[in-house]
Amino acid sequence: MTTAPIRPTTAQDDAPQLSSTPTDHRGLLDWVRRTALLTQPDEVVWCDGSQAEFDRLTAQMVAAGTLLPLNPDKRPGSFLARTDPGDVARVESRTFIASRRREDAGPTNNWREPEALREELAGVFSGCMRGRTMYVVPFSMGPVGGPISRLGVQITDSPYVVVGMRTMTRMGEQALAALAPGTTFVPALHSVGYPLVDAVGRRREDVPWPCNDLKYVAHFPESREIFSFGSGYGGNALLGKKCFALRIASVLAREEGWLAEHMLVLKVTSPEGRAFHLAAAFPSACGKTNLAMLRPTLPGWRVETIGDDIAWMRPGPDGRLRAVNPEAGFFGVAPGTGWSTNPTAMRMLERDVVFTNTALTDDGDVWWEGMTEQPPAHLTDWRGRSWTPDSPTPAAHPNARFTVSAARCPSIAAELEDPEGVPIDAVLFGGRRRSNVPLVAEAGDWSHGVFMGASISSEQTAAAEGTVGRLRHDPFAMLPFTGYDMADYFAHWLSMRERVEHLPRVYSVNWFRRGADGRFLWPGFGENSRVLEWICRRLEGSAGARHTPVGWVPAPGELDVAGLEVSPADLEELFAVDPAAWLAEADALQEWFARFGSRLPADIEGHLELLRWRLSPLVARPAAPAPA
Ligand code: O2Y
Ligand code: MN
Repeated sequence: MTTAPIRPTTAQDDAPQLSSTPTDHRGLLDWVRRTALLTQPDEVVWCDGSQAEFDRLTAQMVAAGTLLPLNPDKRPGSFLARTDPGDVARVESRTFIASRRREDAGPTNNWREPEALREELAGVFSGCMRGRTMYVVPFSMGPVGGPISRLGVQITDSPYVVVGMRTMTRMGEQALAALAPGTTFVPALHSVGYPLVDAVGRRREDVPWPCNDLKYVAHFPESREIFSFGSGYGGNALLGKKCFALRIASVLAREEGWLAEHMLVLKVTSPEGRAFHLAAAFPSACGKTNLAMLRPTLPGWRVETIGDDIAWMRPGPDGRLRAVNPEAGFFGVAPGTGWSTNPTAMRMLERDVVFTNTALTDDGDVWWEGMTEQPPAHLTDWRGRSWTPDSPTPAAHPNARFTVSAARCPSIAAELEDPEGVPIDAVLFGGRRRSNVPLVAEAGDWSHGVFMGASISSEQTAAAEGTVGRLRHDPFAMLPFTGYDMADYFAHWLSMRERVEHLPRVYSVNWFRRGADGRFLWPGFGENSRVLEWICRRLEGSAGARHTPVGWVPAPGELDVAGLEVSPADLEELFAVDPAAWLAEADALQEWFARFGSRLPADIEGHLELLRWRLSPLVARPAAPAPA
């Protein structure tokens, strides 16, 4: 298929030449034509996802100063992008759910009335692509044509986004071919919001990172539409990711009886050759990428990566929950990734990567905090300024990113391409907790597991998120990503009991527990394979557990700690349940759940009560006063 420019679309009633388009899909053609009339680009280009197209776009971005080619001897095929300093992260305050009824968006989303928001968007999108090229980007989330996969089309005026979508999704010719006339797709309209020509025809120069102070990331769950304006960055702009694969897909999943989740997916193989598939949800800054690419320290165990961020899970014909990673690449946080913390990721990043907001070394390579123990003596920081270790600010932006194809990951599993997905044996819920939450605990049953997911909270690590160390409730790590009422989402999870014959077991994990002296009690990273081993042994029925008020934890001697420097006292502390602290936790949870009012499922309230019931007798009572 060729890239077919359609021009011109600048005049009000100039429709694109439909005859030169590479599809017969009337709905798609109509949407593209209407969008071109609204946004008024200079030309329309249908993307085919080819290498030639990638080469053309990257060369164009290098010429425009958007991309800097890295030293080919150090980082072949790789580029560095520096964003506008005001466009460095997802913008939750400008992320909207426009459902007809406010209560359907729930108390944790920014709701907007759909018609009013549509009017507002028509205003900002009107003429927003003047002087630019409008790219039509057909893509598939999940292997093209798979039973769990879905199609989308993004329209964007950002070549950086086209290149990102090529890495993160199955983008181009094949996806377009799958869009047979009448096939449904999710339309996703994106603009950086920086037209080069104004309404009276005056032209301005482009900038390396065009964006707009006014931002919208808007979702219309009922009509399955996405609109994003003003940002070229990550989840705001690569609309297949958080917008489609989580916010819109969560709504589809609820209606159709499946799950769209903020979860990594792993294949774990035991020394005996038995394979287990695990899905795991973690709020940000809990080492999700490290777990997705874990190198087991336990001899004979193998861990392969299927996904690092999102899982779509659907009841399969075999009565099991089958998962695909809908993405085709990784958009990961660079700072903190190093040879000691994630050697697999470091190998993955050796070539063919687009880095965003990392620092640049003097010999044309990238660097970020945590890559090496000692920083280089001199760098150019993410804003393009000279930097030395004495500089007061970090060299890389704390949210600096890499975008890389999953095929580059040394631990990638062949199952990434299996359209039927993998059968999920266990679901893990994690958080960053210095106290209370044990290293690992197994839920008593499915509804207890759903309660565990609903109860996730994590300590904040970045000042930008609020007060460092403060607990943030993030049920299922889905708080910013559920496209409907979170209490209804809990109910949907509970309803999977009726839909899946062989449900996965559920576990909570916490690698971050600390002792009274502030030390981490568990070494983490590759040693987390010991926890995975216990989980897999539980699944095959060969590992023992003891009951606690918060779930089943490894029975003494059942967690393999051979060769580890974890003292018996630390091991006990890793699984200690302090009844008074947990009762306080139950109170905090109850207060947090109260926002959902009567929509909170009775099973969730019931598990909260059961928790209190189990804890109360364990609280040390003050000694009775001595008789006079
Ligand atoms: O999407 C972004 O712009 C940054 S946040 C992000 C990126 C990749 C994977 N997950 C996340 C997240 O916030 O969960
Ligand atoms: Mn994520």
